[in-house]
Order: sequence, then structure tokens, then C-alpha cells
Amino acid sequence: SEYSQEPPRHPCLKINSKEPFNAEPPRPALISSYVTPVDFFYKRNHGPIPIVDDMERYSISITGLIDNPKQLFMKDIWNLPKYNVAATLQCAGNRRTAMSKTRTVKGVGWDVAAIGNAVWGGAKLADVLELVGIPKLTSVTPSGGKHVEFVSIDKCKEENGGSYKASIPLSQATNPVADVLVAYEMNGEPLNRDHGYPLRVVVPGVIGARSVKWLDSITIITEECQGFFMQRDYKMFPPSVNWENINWSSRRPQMDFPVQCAICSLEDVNIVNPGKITIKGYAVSGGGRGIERVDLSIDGGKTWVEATRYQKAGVPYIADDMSSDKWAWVFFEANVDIPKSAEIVAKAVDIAANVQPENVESIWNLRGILNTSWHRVEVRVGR
Ligand code: MTE
Ligand code: MO
Repeated sequence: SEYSQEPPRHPCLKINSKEPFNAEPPRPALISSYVTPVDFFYKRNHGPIPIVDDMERYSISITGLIDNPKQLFMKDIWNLPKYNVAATLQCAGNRRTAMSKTRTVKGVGWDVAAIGNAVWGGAKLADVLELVGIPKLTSVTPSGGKHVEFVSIDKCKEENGGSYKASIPLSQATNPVADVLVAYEMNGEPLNRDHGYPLRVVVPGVIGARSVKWLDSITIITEECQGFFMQRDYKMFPPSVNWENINWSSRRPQMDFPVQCAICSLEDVNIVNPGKITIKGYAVSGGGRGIERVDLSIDGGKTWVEATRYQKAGVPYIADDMSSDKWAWVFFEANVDIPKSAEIVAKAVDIAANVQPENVESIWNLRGILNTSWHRVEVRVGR
């Protein structure tokens, strides 16, 4: 079958769909280190993993509304200045399974681990675009190009056998500060096949769907990409919209992800001994907005305590500080006394004071994306 040449994967991964392969690590494995090991990094695919074996011949073409289209080979990308950017990638479908419990949604089910933090190594897209004559900080090319479309090698059935694709605004693509990468490394190793070998785009602070893997070409276009995953998926609809009254063109494709956090040291339901327990998890916001605070409650949200936050163990995290990784998650931790059975709740606040919504009902949407409701787990004190 078309899935007969999939790469090997770590046995700890929880498989949510086998073909295409969609899997996430168990909660405790996810927070075992700040930089997520490649093996434990969630894998989100819409088709079979393509095979690229001739690196000499592999190239990406850059075409569209530009004067001098070009074909770039690996050596052209390697020759550009290399950047290492710590960035958290999160699938918009993270925590979908929990949203589906309120009212059924359509899509692959995910627990809280469709997210990971890696150090991506590669060239800045802004430098790549300069090779075809587009200067830094351009929002429109002389011929009217306003968006940068990434087209991949992989084929998926949603595109009717066409390629997975997405776009971002040209202004973001040509802004070096946005740190958009054409990446060839993940955690210091060449990208593996699951994560986009040989080249993928990484758009920090934006839902994972825009970080196109297995890059084939880049097109400068006037309107945003018209592909399935931009126009018919990954849009946030209000709770009133159902499959009968949906009007896809009424909403924008989702770009930045909202503020999010999840407890990973506990499962949905836990039996614990009376006494102290450690509550640990991750918090992250989109658009490079750092995490201002993580609040925890052990009485279902009536009273709250603040958790400590860090990126590097032992170093307190300060949002918006030069020493912090701007695009990366923070871990939070607190030791709390659990006198009796309780609902433990976590919510994060970002530096723009955005707060996670209390209930999933208010943000329920038919595609089940962006479940950022307060994360709740149950502890039952037993012996
Ligand atoms: N790129 C291609 N070519 N094909 C895909 O199916 N999935 C997207 C994105 N890029 C996808 C893709 C989605 S929805 C997400 S969340 C991320 O890749 C997942 O990246 P990962 O598998 O490296 O974690
Ligand atoms: Mo995704």
C-alpha cells in the first residue's frame, strides 16, 4: 500500500490514527524535558510519509509574483546563515478528545500532547526570499505578491490527491524578527522523515498546520493559499455553526494559537495517597506572547495558587526577557496538599493578559480546534 514505507516510530507513542500516522507521547513523557526528544514529539500527518533519497537532486523552486524565479538546492540553503530557534509547535487539534465529550466534533482525537518544543535549525525564510530579490520587511512585491505559499511533496486525500499546502503573509515571511525558518535540523540532528526531511517550514507562534513539512516549492501569490487546510479546515467557528449551516468563506484561516496550558503529571482521573503531590505541566501562547502566570486550583476553581514557571531547570522564567525563549513553552510546577478528593484546575495567562476560557462549551466548534479551556483533572484520595 501507499503506507508500506513508513519510518520506524517509538513504541511509547499513543497512536490516534495509523494511516495517516498520527500519534502523541504519554503525558509524563511530554514533560520529561524542556526540549522534546524527536522520538516523543507528536507526529501529525495527512498522508503517507514521502521518500526523498537523492539529496543532490532535491531542490525547492521559488516562483509566482517575482521577477526572477529560482530553483534552490540544499547547498544554497546550507550556505545561508544558520539560526537555531527554540519553538513550540502545537496542533490546532490538541485536546480535541476532551472537546468531543461536550458535543461530538470531527477530526483525529488528541489528548494534551499534540504539542512539542524543539530547537529548529535552518535558514531564515527572510534570507531565502532575498535570494529571489525580495527585500526584508516587504509586505507587497511590485507585481502584487502579498502571501507566501508553501507546497509540499506529500499527497493527501483532502486535497484530492494533491499536495499539502499553506501560506503566511509576505510581511511575516520577510520579517527576520518573526523567525520563520526553512529548517533542516531538529534538536541538532537532520530532520527525520516524520518531521519533514529534508526541509520544512517552521512558523513560530502559529498553529502547526502552517509549518509545512517536506517542502517542494514556495510561491509568491496575491491572495492567501486556497488549499483545503487553509480554506476548508483549521478555521475557528462559533458554537452555533453546524455541518448544515457552515459557510467556510465567512472565517479566516487560524494563524496564531491562543494561550494554552495542560497538567501532564496527572491523568484525567487519578488515585493518590493523602498528602502532597506535584502538579506539573506546560503553558504556551501564540504570536511570541510569553506566559505571565499559571494559576492552579485544587477546589475546582474557587481558590487559586500561582505555580512557578521555568524554561531551564532552576532558572526562574521571566516573560519578555532576552534570556527567555520567546517562541517556546514554559513548564510550571507546584507542590500542593491534597486533603480530600478534588478537581485540580490549571489556567495560564499570557503577557497580553489573555486568559484561557473556563469551559469548553463556550468555545466548542464543529472541527474541534483550539480547545484551550481550563485544564481539569480529578484526584481521588485513597489508600
Ligand atoms: N506538512 C505536510 N506536508 N503534511 C502534513 O500533513 N501537517 C501539519 C504540519 N505540516 C502536515 C504538514 C500539521 S496539521 C501539523 S500540526 C504539523 O505539521 C505537525 O508537525 P509534526 O508532525 O512535525 O509534529
Ligand atoms: Mo495540526
